[in-house]
Amino acid sequence: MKKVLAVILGGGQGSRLYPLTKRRAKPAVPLAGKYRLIDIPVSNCINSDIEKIYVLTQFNSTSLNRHITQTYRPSTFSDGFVDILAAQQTPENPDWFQGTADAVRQYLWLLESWDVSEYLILSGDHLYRMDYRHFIDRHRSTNADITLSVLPVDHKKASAFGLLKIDGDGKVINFKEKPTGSELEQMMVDTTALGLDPVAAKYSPFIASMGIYVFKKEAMIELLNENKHFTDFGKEIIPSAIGRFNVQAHLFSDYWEDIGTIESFYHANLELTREPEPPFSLYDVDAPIYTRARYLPPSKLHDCQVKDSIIGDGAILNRATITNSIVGIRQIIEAGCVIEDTLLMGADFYQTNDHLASDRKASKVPLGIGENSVIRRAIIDKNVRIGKGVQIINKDHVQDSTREDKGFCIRSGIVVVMKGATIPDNTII
Ligand code: ADQ
Ligand code: ADP
Repeated sequence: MKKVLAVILGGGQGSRLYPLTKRRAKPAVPLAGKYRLIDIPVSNCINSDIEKIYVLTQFNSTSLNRHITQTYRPSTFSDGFVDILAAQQTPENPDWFQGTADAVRQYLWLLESWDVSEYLILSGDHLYRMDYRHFIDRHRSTNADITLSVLPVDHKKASAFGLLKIDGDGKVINFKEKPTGSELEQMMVDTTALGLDPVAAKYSPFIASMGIYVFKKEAMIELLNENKHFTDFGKEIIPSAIGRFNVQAHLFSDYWEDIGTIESFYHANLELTREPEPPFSLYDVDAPIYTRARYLPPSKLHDCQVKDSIIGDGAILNRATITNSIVGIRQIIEAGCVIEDTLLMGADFYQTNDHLASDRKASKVPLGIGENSVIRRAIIDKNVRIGKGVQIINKDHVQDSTREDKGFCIRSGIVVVMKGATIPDNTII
């Protein structure tokens, strides 16, 4: 694996995860109460012995920098690193990254300088656990130029993906990025060829690209240099390689979820609380998910009822009823609150007694969730101040709304309270 260099696509403008990406790069978005999105692909790399990792990001937020530098320190005995490469203006390139392939092209001069055989291209917004060694082994044993990680999908989801057809040896013979209508129907295949049983194959008759690729170094250089106006892997580079290059498909048959939208991000987080078996486990000792060690105190729960939930470190909860929710690090919940189907991201700091006293004096809402508040089906970003008797329940069943002046947005019916927002006492959303 020393001959593999991983490149994590850390996100364009992050508009699909807005407002979580208002003031941070997408890879820095908090996940599951204590992690960040970037921890998933980086942990998968480390657990697969891949230690040279670049993260391409559209903007270089302080939180992403701090998280990476404080979490992934190279060991004295390896030449591993996790480095952030942010889009930057140069005389040749006055623009931001125009797409996934353009992002890689703009740093090709640096990627090329490494003595590696393969580039492993990963997305920054997927939740899954993969041993990339199997993927690379398959790529090498088929002498592929490009290998795509694929999985079977059903009709409903199919048009959100790059879809492909393969021959009997797993070679990709056709690829269409997010086809619709008759083009979609034409991409339907018999997925028993992938080893699915006939019932599963009937339910999932499409082979989808997961947006995760291994490229032979020379193939990447050739493909990016020959058509400089191709800016996207899925839309242009991969389709243009079919027939000319040996493009192979590698089946992945475990849990995998694209968590790049508010709705999918919300559901994937809450699924982690499912009992007895969540689809993705944070408790796999053989392939742990790494994150910053914060040395927080344990959580303190006073007279609470907690069902199917995850409570992050350093939380202080008083007489709360919490169901099917994630409570993030340092979260404070005052007496009598009801939290259901909600992702609370927690806080970056505790307020000191002096701060609390001055907030009280200024009639300012303190950090955390005030007494007798009710929150259902919401995402509450970090450092939020929710007053007493607040109800965040999407009372009017709104699907989409942007109320940044009031500190929240609604996406797919999920209320997202923005980082650092204050929701005054007795507000009803
Ligand atoms: P999408 O996920 O829709 O489809 P895209 O929006 O290009 O493709 O994002 C791919 C990854 O690259 C994401 O992690 C995204 O955040 C990141 N990214 C996007 N633009 C970027 C930029 N300018 N700079 C840095 N990173 C950027 C892709 C494939 C499909 C495949 C799906 C699977 O194109 O074929 O089926 O992934 O989810
Ligand atoms: P995120 O990416 O989740 O939005 P950051 O990583 O930028 O957040 O911020 C986290 C860090 O910021 C914490 O380590 C914390 O020390 C510090 N921090 C942020 N706000 C404050 C504050 N008001 N008081 C003290 N520390 C703070």
